[in-house]
Amino acid sequence: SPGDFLWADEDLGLPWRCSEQDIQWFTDAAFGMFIHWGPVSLTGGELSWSRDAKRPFDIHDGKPPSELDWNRTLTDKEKYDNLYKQFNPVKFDADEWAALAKDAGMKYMVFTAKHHDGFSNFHTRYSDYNIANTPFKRDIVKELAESCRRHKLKFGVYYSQRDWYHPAYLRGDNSEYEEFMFNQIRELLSSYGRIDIIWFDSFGESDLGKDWHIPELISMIRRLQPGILVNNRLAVLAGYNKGPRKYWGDFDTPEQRIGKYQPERAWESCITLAGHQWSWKPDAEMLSLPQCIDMLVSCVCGGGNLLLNVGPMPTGQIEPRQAQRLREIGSRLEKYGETLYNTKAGPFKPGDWGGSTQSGNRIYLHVKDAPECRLTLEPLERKIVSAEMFKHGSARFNQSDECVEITWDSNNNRYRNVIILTCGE
Ligand code: FHN
Repeated sequence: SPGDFLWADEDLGLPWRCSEQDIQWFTDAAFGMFIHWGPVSLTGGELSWSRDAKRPFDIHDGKPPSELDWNRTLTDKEKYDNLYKQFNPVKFDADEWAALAKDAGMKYMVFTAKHHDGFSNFHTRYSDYNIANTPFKRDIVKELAESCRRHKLKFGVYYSQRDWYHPAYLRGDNSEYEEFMFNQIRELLSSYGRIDIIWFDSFGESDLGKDWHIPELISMIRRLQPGILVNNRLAVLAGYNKGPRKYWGDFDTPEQRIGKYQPERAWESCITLAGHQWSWKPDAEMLSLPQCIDMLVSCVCGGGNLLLNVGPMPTGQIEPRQAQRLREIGSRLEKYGETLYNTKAGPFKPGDWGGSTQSGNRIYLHVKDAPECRLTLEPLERKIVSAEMFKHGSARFNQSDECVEITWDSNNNRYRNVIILTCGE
């Protein structure tokens, strides 16, 4: 049964197991919603690499770190770890978030069950530092898992092995902290029905080389949730990162591959929609629609997915202008979705011109930059039988052993022009 027969990911030396069917929904999905949320949203700040992010939220006041008085003795109320006592997102509605993900054309959601701050957005028995002990009380993971199921979205939990609250982690007591981590992961994978992804996130010098029991953890994960996808950021924590940084699950820019779910089988890139920050940031600069489209199309042309992040407000709402951007993406996907969903990377090498996807006997050329309405691409083994512009307009092709030439009437789309090449059986 799953979890007993593990095979090694030769890159990282870790045992993974996914069947063809397990991974198919993911490679078809193309696009998912990432959500970073919790008491951190009260700070308008970021819980990224720096533990300084845990400094008192009220002395931030938008001041740059250089202007903060880091030595000031903090009142109890100011300490980050007490923020949860004020966390009461009364406008949170899981169905609203799930419906927005659907409107955006997203097929799955990954939610921060526990981020680096150690706060659990679910009713855990293993730490009082959790949502049950806030004024809000409700189990966010439970409500989102159920809502995603109602909306036919796959649901994943993000879990940070790094934990800036747990005393054992902070004092480097690896075995005590690991027991806590195993227990929480067991809770997450036993108490909320089907979980489709567990998305681990931490690595870094301070975590490397510890004797973590990763193969045992993956075995437990697979026994509890057969078919679940496990991303590759678990690997490095155990010091499995062999060789250069490229094994460290480098990440977070569309050009780099992250979250490799299986050797060369599936990957995704994650990026945040607003403010270059994962959690809520007021008045933040937001990615434009063309930027979002470009990232999504580049990922899918490369055979991966885009996991686009939103950081909801402390009220429990996703900021209306971010929601609007997501809906704009969704309306594009309503029209062009067939060229991205259920496809795999196309046969042509991506370039400044754009990239390609393919499905069955169709190759979709996502042309980003070809002002002369002409493309010359490398030769293709498959025999092309026709060329047409997606939805409207005609195109022509000339195929030789040296190259494939395509011309079309006119560029009639602000973002990308899609040309379909139909190949013989
Ligand atoms: O520090 C985190 C960050 O908050 C976010 O969760 C990203 C997602 O890939 N991972 C870490 C740094 O990038």
